[in-house]
Amino acid sequence: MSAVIDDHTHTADDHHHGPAKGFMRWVLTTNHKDIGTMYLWFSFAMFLTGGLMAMVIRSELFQPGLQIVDPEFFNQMTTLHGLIMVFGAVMPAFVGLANWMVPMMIGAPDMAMPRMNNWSFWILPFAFFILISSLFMEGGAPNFGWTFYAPLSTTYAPPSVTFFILSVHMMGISSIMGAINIIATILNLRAPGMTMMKMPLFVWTWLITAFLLIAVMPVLAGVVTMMLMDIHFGTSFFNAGGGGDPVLFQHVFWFFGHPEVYIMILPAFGAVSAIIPTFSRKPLFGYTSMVYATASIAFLSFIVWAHHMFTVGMPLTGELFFMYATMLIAVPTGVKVFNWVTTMYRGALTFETPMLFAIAFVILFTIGGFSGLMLAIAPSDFQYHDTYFVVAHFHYVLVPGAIFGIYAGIYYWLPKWTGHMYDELLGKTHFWLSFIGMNLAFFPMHFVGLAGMPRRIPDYALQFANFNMISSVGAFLFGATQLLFLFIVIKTIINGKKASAQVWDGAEGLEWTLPSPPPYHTFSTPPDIK
Ligand code: HEM
Ligand SMILES: [Cu+2]
Repeated sequence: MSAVIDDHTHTADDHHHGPAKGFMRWVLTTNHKDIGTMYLWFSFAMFLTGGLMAMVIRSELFQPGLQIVDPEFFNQMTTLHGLIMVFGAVMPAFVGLANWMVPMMIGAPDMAMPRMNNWSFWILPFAFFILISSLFMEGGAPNFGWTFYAPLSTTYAPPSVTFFILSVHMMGISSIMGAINIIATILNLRAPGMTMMKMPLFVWTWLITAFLLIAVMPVLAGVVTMMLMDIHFGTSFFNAGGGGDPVLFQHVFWFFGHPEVYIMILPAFGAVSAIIPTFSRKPLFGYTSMVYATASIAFLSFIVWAHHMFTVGMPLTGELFFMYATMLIAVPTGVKVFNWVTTMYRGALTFETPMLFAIAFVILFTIGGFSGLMLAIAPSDFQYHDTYFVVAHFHYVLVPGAIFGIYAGIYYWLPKWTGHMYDELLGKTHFWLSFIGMNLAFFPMHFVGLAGMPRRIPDYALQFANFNMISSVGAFLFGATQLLFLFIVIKTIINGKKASAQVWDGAEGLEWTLPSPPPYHTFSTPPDIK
């Protein structure tokens, strides 16, 4: 370590504020802005990787019959696509946004534990290297779906499952350390006068998300450890032949899995709650109710997990409990949607790219919420379960929910980060092509799902052909459009026009009091809070 620092003293003189130079800057950095940047680039690389796999899936499904890949490889694609999007694209993007914005929003000089922060990030590339390299192992990559139900993931799994378990453990360690860091930062490093109820909603939603992570990532670690024991050490947690129960797997997985879906959406709620007021030129309607609604959603997310398992044969009281508990989530979610719409009502609206993504978020996420309510009706779910209707539902909450929320946040804060404005026309083009592509890809899935097309199959009956072709065309459009985003970001960094400190007139928050780009170290003396 000291040898590395010595190396640097003769290449650049050290005033203790600028970043170090070269590659080692990124390897050794403890700066929240550098780490935020790395998380965001990593996430985008994973988004493209997972996206490429989605293109393989949609190419095979373009027509009925088997054309391009064999079914075994198809299953590996669906599994890796899901895992990479959830753990590699969405979660790290939010952690990247948190790294950049949370300290700047609460007037803190950095994250509370900067060295741990470095470690949280650098675990991830290795975890995903291990996961993706399983494609080249004997027996191929994991093929049991992102939900890795036992016994598919134990008794019948390819040998690479052991590497999958290792990589999930690494992702879990990274997430737990990141969450501890965020909680410690928010609770301890707020500038004097920044009371909890003055914190921007993005900070609130991340605080609550971090508690969800600490609560459920260990459960995920537990379930993969039980798999490891079943596979290598002769236990039978999930093996009926030895006295275990595969349904136990589903309970433990979904006890993690349902809060996980909220981990992927709550920070987006926070970003959108910052963006809509700015472009409506009005303060956010119902700040306090937003905080309580977020907390209620987080609480409810722990008591609904078995809505993923209505068909396993639960007692009727169980079905009813999980059905009604799930429906209750619509109440705090409705409060949020009401507040966003009311914030816009009679505002002086303008439609810059972040606002377009935010409005699409509100509308399309609500569609995903409605199909969720349909799925929550236990007797109907017997019809929809494991069909493309479920695929339509979760893509409506994840693509316009998580991904559009992330894009809204990136366009909103990119001028702050880089000091340069993105090209508005290109941004809007990116939005509209994504919007059209995404709806073309996922809306028809509702219809084929209701008509009975099962999910996770490489081939399908002829009557589903037309809708699947539309889905594939939409998916290709959506996929190609994301390359435009890469171009937009590079163009912004290289020759975007200079951004002012305020960037958006009327935007509130401490981040806008800093120059664009902010200096390497900010708020080393705490700001004054009104
Ligand atoms: C009003 C809110 C919501 C309700 C009522 C709801 C309800 C449901 C139900 C009942 C299922 C199981 C369907 C089945 O397998 O038969 C499901 C699946 C799913 N939901 Fe939601 N959901 C909601 C919001 C969300 C959000 C916000 C996300 C993520 C951002 C999400 C992501 C998912 C995913 C990924 C699955 C599929 C898991 C799988 O089997 O692979 N949902 N949802
Ligand atoms: Cu759920």
